[in-house]
Amino acid sequence: MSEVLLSSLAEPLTGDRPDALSVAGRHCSREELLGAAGAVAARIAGASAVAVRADASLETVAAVVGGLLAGVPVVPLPPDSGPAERDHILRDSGAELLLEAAEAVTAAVAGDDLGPGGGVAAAIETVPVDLRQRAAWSKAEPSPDAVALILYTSGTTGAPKGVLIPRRAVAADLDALAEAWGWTPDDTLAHGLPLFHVHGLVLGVLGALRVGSPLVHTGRPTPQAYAAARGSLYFGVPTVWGRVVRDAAAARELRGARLLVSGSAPLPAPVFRGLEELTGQRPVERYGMTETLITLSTRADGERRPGSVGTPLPGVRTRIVAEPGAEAGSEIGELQLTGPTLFAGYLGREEATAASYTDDGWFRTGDIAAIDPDGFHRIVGRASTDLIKTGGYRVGAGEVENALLDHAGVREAAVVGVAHEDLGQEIVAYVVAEGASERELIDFVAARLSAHKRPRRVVFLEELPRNAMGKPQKRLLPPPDAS
Ligand code: MCA
Ligand code: AMP
Repeated sequence: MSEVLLSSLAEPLTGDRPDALSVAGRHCSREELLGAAGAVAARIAGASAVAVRADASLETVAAVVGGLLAGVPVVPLPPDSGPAERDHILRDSGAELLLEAAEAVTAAVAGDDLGPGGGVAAAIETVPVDLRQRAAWSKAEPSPDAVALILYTSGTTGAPKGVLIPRRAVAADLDALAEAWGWTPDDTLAHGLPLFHVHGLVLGVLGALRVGSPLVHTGRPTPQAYAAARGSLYFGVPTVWGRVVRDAAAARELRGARLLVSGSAPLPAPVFRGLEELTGQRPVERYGMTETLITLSTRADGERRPGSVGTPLPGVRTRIVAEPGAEAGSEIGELQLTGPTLFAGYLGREEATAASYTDDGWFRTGDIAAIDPDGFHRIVGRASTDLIKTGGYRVGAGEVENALLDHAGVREAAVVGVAHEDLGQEIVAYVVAEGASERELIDFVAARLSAHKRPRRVVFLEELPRNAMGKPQKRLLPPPDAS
């Protein structure tokens, strides 16, 4: 194990293959990727941070690796983020350049597309990433403490915060996961997760590069695409695994895989059992956060239990802190962590960073957990109902409420996550509004933020339920089907 991130990430491998990296149907060898990434590094060297329009493409991979080579922090931008979200991320991160596939830049210049590089609200220079460009890069590895990635993630209120992820944390996490999952260059990793979050990008791309296993990114995480990918190691969020189980023919195609891994949200026990029945194997479940990377997992060579996220990865320590007033000896409470995979703070938000740690230096996950006598951890809930997990995406109720309130017809808004069989939770907005239809409000949020942050349902109320102090009371909202 090495805390140096690029030692294996960017070295040519013996046995390189022309299709070592395959993304959404296009492929390249590792050597070709590193050549393109070297050209990116030469172009951006010295920048304080660069944003990358993180669509599912080889160009996104080359841009991210180029940033890591050059030691420039990379800020992945969701490709469908609307102006409000996109401007916030670009301004808040201080990104000097926006990297995107050469084709996207040409389309935007021609006015065909108003994607992140087109219809620019926050002025930023756009740099095309062209896989045909090649350059060798041989500058020294930056310090392990340097920031590798700035990932934007939602809090309960306000706009998303930039999570500073040090190179050291990425290296430590990937090595620990490789050990827990028996992940080697002989594996082929397959998944179709978005490339702007930890799951798809850090584990799903940097993991494959660091371990040296070929990667098949399926573009979208559909059951059919997973069945066709012929991977040995598969990553998915519970929504994806639930859809796989509902497509028995696709699920049976995964019988030859070595390991199926689930994370980002709780894996329902029926989905766990469905996978076991249809694929012949029990999935590994692991737990993490953008701020901590992955910290708990069951193991390839150990027991895998429905509802359990296993034991701490090497170097990670956990404790459960019961709510004040809980019964003495209560085994359920907030999960707190320390270890080598933790973030270096929220960009420009010292108070929020300080508030996320206890006085004695443990990170407060905000998740409620229990530890079984044999050390296996179970995540049983979240402390705040204002953080919603939908399809594995973390969405802050406050950000969606603010977007709704920007609509001229909306006077009040309260957003909640409602249990949903496919998505885990679905976003439901309760509004006091005039002259706006449900569809209009859904599209309004999808266009300002990202499509996955849109409410799936809107409930119109005469007024929001409030307490005697006039504060809206989300727990008094009627069930969405009742109104
Ligand atoms: C529909 N669409 C719309 C609208 N309605 N677009 C704009 N406006 C509308 N009103 C479009 C979308 O753009 C999209 O197009 C298509 O409809 C479907 O989008 P969506 O509704 O998002 O799809 P879904 O089927 O609900 O998505 C399910 C999913 C997705 C594929 C499972 O939720 C997903 O990719 N989840 C992964 C999240 C993840 O990776 N989380 C990791 C966070 P088009 O199809 O063209 O795009 S990291 C983390 O949690 C920690 C570290 C950890 O532990 O891993
Ligand atoms: P994010 O910051 O998007 O990475 O979301 C992190 C949150 O996802 C955690 O705080 C948990 O609430 C949730 N999460 C991730 N993995 C799991 C899991 N295996 N089981 C339950 N919740 C999970």
